[in-house]
Amino acid sequence: MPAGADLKVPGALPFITPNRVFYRVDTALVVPRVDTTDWQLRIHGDGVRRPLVLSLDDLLARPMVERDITLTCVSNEVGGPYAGNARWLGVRLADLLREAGVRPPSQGGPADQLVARSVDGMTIGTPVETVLDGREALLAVGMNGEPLPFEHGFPVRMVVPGLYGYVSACKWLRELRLTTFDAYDAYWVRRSWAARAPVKTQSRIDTPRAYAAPAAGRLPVAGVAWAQHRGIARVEVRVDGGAWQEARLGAEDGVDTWRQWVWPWDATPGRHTLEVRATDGTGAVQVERRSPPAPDGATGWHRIEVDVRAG
Ligand SMILES: Nc1nc2c(c(=O)[nH]1)N[C@H]1C(S)=C(S)[C@@H](COP(=O)(O)O)O[C@H]1N2
Ligand SMILES: [Mo]
Repeated sequence: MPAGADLKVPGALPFITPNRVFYRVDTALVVPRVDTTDWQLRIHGDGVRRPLVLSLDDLLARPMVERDITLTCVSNEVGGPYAGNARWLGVRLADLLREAGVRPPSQGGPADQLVARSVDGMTIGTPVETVLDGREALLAVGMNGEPLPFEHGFPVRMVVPGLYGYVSACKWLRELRLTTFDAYDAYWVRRSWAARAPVKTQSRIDTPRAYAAPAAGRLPVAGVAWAQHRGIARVEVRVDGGAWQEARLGAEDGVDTWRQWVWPWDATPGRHTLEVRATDGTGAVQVERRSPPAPDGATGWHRIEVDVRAG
C-alpha cells in the first residue's frame, strides 16, 4: 500500500476496513459454516473443455496473489455504509477458467455468463468477458491477513473489481457454471435487479457527520470516493451551492480501490450544506441526478447539512 493512501483524518474511516466492521449483505438466516474436509469446487458448463473439481487443498496449492479491492453493494443509498476495502488473498479466477478451457465470447466462447453458486443456494451471475479481461478477479481465501471469516464466505468467495457484490462476489462458493445470460437468471435478477451491474462512481462525506454541530473555524471535510477498475482522478466539495473546491486525494493504491479525500473548510457559524462529487479515471464526473439503488445502483451527489456553532 503506498504511503499516504490513508490520510488518517480524525472522524474518517480507515483506508483498509477491518474485518469485524466490514459491511455484510447476505440472504442466509444462519451463517453457513462449511466443513472443509468434504468441500469441493466444481467448474463446468458451456464451452468448458476440461471440467475441474478442486478440493480446498488443490486450491490452496495454487499460486496466490494479494490485492486491495473495494467491495460495494448495489443496494447502497447515496452516502450509505455498504462499501468496504480489504486486502484479499486468493487464486486468479482467469487462470483457473483458462485451464478449464474457457474462452471469452470475444474469442468465440459460447458462454457469456459465469454463474457462481454457494453452499446456501445463492446464485450470482458475472460476465465471462469481464472476469477474463485482465482485471484481478479472485477466488479469495484470505481477507486482511486472516482466513476468510465465516460471515464473509469461508472457505472461498469470489471478488471481482468493478462489479457490485450481487453480480460478482459469491460467498461460500461451491460451483462455477458457464452458461448464457439468455438461458439463466441468477437470484437477484429474478427479483428485478439488473443482470449486469458495473459499479457507479460514488463519493461520500464521512466527517463531519450529517447534522453535526462543530465549532466554527478550520475543520477537515473528508470521506471516500470509489469507481472500481476506473479509478478516482478528482474529488470536489462545495459549500451552500458555491464554487467547487478541489479536495486533496490520498495516494492511489490502484484503480480497484477507493480513495480517501480531505478538504480544509473555514466553517462559519450557521447552517451549511456540504456536497461532494468525484471524477473517475476516464474523466467522467459522478452523475448528479438522484436515482434509487434499484435496478443497477444509486446515482446522485452526497449532500449533508451541519450546524456550525459560534467558535
Ligand atoms: N452466498 C452469498 N453470497 C453473497 C451474497 C449472499 O446473499 N449470499 N450477497 C452478495 C452481496 S449482495 C454483496 S454486496 C456481497 C457482500 O459481501 P460481504 O457480506 O462480505 O460484504 O456478497 C455477495 N455474495
Ligand atoms: Mo449487494
